[in-house]
Amino acid sequence: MARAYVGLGANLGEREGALRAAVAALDATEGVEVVAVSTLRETDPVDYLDQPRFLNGAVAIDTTLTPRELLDALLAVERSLGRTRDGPRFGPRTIDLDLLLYGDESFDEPGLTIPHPRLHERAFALEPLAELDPGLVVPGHGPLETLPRKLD
Ligand code: PH2
Ligand code: MG
Ligand code: MG
Repeated sequence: MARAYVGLGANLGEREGALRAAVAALDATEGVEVVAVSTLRETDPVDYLDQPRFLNGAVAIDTTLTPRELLDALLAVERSLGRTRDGPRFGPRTIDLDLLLYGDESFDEPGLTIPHPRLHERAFALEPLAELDPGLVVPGHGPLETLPRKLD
């Protein structure tokens, strides 16, 4: 059993409804139990600036799935909620589930990088993680408390 953390994001459509539906779908997934859900917060877009504000949060899960199986499960939940991938990279989306951390492990395989490659610089993901567990360590980048985890 591994404790993993998943980032939640949406900036199109009914954002909160999509994030709540994603959490429910995750919890209903075989081998995944949602153990905590952070508060959701409005955030300014990063990387691709000309798009609506996001609603972001994070969930802690206990899982018997491997990282690859968990990634596939996240993509399946995104698809079940109507996520399409036709827009620009980092652009607007109705639902985004990102595998942020999987225990204290690191992986770098095609399509699967853990910790998430931009986690350590993204306050919109670090802040909800800190709310779930302020003692977390991001492998390769150190304790959460040393990273930019405060939104303005
Ligand atoms: N996701 C992105 C790109 N930019 N900005 C915010 N504030 N929140 C996000 O979830 C986000 C973003 C690509 O996944
Ligand atoms: Mg993302
Ligand atoms: Mg994503």
